[in-house]
Amino acid sequence: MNLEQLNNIAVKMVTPGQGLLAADESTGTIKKRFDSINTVSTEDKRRDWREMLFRTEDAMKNHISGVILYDETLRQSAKDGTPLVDLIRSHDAIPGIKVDMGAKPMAGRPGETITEGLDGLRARLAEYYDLGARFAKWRAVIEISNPDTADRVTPSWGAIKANTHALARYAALCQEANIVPIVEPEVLMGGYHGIQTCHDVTENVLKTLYSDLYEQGVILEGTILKPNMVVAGKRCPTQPSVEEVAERTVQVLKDCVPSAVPGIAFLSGGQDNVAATENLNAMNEIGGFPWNLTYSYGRALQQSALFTWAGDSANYDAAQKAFHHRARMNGLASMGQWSAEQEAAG
Ligand code: 5MM
Repeated sequence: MNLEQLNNIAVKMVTPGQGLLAADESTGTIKKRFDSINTVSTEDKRRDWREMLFRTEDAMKNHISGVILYDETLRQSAKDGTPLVDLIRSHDAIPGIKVDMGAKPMAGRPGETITEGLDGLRARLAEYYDLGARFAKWRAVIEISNPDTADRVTPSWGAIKANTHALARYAALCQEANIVPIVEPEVLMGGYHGIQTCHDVTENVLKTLYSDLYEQGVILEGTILKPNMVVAGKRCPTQPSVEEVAERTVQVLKDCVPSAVPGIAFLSGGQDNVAATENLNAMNEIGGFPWNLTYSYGRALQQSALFTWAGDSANYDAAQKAFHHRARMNGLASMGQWSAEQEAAG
């Protein structure tokens, strides 16, 4: 393991003004995204969509430090034959790879999932390194139950522990392969719960995660955390203000994340595009924490461009403009410099 190399990459991934583009939708997820724009998800269409994003020069050069790819994309070439990995590198952005095999129903814990993919991971990481990946991502999914209707209250301790243990085993294997692990324990925001429940669960998950990372010998200087923000469930009738989301998220992170971690890159989790930007900005306005706070957004960076593109090459320029705008707004938010005026100016 080359700790200096791991730390250099991790630090570069969270360069102020920049963040990560999560373009690692698995085949099933990208199909759902394409369904929403009435576009058939073929290998060529997926390539066209992602090539369009990676060729958005202003966005990629200035606001995207790295791109999380799915296995298929890491191996794909642009229409003119340029490997997509080279296209990403040409903007000085770092290619990364999603290595988990998805969240699967957990035996003994009905309604909860465990993320799979540890078997054979050492060999896959070696191949991904050769293909150009310098960081990886593994997503654990934690769901909060609806206390009024659920038979069982979730998350259970068993599911939290199994998922954080897997994240730590994955992270150790990545570092052995000189690949920076992004550890992503996502507490889902789909439910009816209030913000206090999300606060408590996120705190529990992160405390457990950092204990497991320690137990598995993971060097924190060579890692990135990709957490959810502390928000209320989408169906909760009482929604918090931007200030409350920012204050609670910063509080939980301060309570749980050691200062040796170079950076924290949030997932957007289904938040409205602008809300994801505004919340990140509000946290960076608070400031005074030891890690850089930035974005690793999938939907919140891509959605407006996806709807503009709509599967039609005639919309290429307009879609690139939409992607550039979201990337620029989030770049500003990563420095606490975003404003509603700049957002509206397009
Ligand atoms: C882009 O979506 C990623 C892959 O999801 P699947 O494995 O389910 O296909 C996902 O892991 C993503 O990287 C994170 O959830 C963050 O994306 P959002 O859209 O929440 O910002």
